[in-house]
Parts: sequence; structure tokens; C-alpha cells
Amino acid sequence: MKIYIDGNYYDEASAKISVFDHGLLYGDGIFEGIRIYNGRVFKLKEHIDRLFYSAKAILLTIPMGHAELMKTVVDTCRENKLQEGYIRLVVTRGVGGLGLNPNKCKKPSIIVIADKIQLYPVEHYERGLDIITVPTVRNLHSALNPAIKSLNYLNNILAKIEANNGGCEEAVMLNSEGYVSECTGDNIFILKGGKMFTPPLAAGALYGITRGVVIELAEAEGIKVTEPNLTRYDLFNADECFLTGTGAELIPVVKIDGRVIGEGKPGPVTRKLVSLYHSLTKVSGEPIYP
Ligand code: PXG
Repeated sequence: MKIYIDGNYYDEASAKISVFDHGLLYGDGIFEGIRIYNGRVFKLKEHIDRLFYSAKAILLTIPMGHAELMKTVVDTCRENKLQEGYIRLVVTRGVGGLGLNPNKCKKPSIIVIADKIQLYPVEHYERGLDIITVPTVRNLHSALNPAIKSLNYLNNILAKIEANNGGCEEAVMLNSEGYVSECTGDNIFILKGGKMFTPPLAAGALYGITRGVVIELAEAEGIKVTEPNLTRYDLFNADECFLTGTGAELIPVVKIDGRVIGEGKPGPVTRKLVSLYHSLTKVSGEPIYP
């Protein structure tokens, strides 16, 4: 595997960054997770745009423009001869001192790892997930806005640990007001009476790119999608529920906090959207081998 760091490619064993990088010392940096399908980088522009929005929010100047960064990602995929895969694009604050001051970090580092994808077990998709609400609430947007895809993922990791301790793969995270925000690495959707609902981004969710794609696919099918505040009661009484994310794609949920959702198996609208999503990923994206 060839890993891109600041203009050069390194083998896995020699791809290293300094212990003084504030990305390591303070989680001071940002990232994106992007998929490669059928020799194309899916929704690359959207991911690069979101990275720049995250950078702006934390006052980090990415030492490269949009177009050059898109090219760097595509080049790294080509260098690794990938047809299917997962890209981790990371920008750290860079090397600084043993103090918080980001002004000591003179140059942010850009890292691109493009690897084969580890898919989730197929049973998760066929049977659907059993998930639980966890005690760790989502970060307040007035403290550390969940819209920033920062290297500071402890909020999500704590929730993931609590889900795992409860025997589940994913956690429903509530915000400080008790409304549903999202899961640890996925956005959440429900269907009720033919309509689709997902929490508003202000409830403390990442502006998920898969979320956006799924909303467009549903609307094109004539399904009305709205973004009201949702409570656990709304989740429990949904006809269908599913999660969306770059890694998981669309994954059905069949049980939440012990309550069976709908018929207890992946619902028809979820299955339809999964199929539409797969069709789209096969044909859309930035070609790696034009
Ligand atoms: N919410 C959170 C908190 C996320 O981290 C999503 C929603 C879904 O967003 P996209 O744009 O991917 O549809 C994410 C992103 C992994 C992994 O290895 C996944 C994410 C983040 C970090 C790691 O599965 N998901």
C-alpha cells in the first residue's frame, strides 16, 4: 500500500508522522471517509467541500486548493490500483510544541490512505441491526459542533463502547435536550405512514453525505422527507428504521432498546432504497482511470 503524506508516497511501514503533531497530541485536525466503487471515487466533491467547511470552522488552512486535493485523492487511489475501497483523508494541525497553542504549528499535514474495504458482515444487512440508546449524549453544538468532522471522536467512541457493552453494534445518541441526534458513525432515518423522517442537523448530527444522497433518492421516488426533532418514542413506533453512512451505506435497524421496529425485519422502503443506492454507486463518481 502507498500512503500519501505531504507530497510523497510511503510504504505502510514508513508512513509516519511526528509525535509532536497536534493531530495526535490534541485531536486537532479533521478528516473524511470516502468510498471507491467500480473504479470511481463516490461523491468526492461533496467530501472535499465538507473537509473545507470543517477546516474553516476550526481555523485550519488546508495547504492545497479544492481541485488539487481532489486530484491528490484520485492519484493516491490510482497509485494503489484500487477498483473498490475506502479512503481516509486526514488533515492535522501539524507539528507544534507541547502546548495547546495552534499558532506554533506552522504547517498542517495532509494524509491520504486508500485501502481495500472491510465490509460489515452480510447478516447485519439481511437481518437488520439491534441498537440501543446510550448514556453519553452528543456533543453540544455550542461546545464542539458535531458538524465538524474533527479528529476528536471521543464522544462517538464512548457511545460506541457503551453500545458494545450492551451487546450492540451501534448506539442511538441523544442530544442534551433528549432528542435523537444520530448514531456513532451513521445518520438515522425512520419511516412512518409512508413518510420519511430524519433528525435535523441542528439536533447534533454530522451533515452526512450518504444522508443527503438517500434524501434525494427517496424524494425522486415520491417519498416525502422531513427533518423534525425526533424522540425515542418516534423511533420505537416507526414502521421502518435504517442508518446511513459512507462505511455502512444503508443498514436496516429492526430493534431499538428492546422494542421491535415494524415487522422486525428490513422493511420494503429500506430495501428499495438500498437497491437504488447500490445502482447509483456503480455508475457515479470521479473516475480513477479515465
Ligand atoms: N455521523 C457521524 C458521527 C459520522 O462519523 C456519519 C454520520 C455518516 O456520514 P457520511 O458522510 O459518511 O454519510 C459519519 C461518518 C467508519 C467511520 O470507519 C465512519 C464514519 C466516520 C468515521 C469512521 O465506519 N462515518
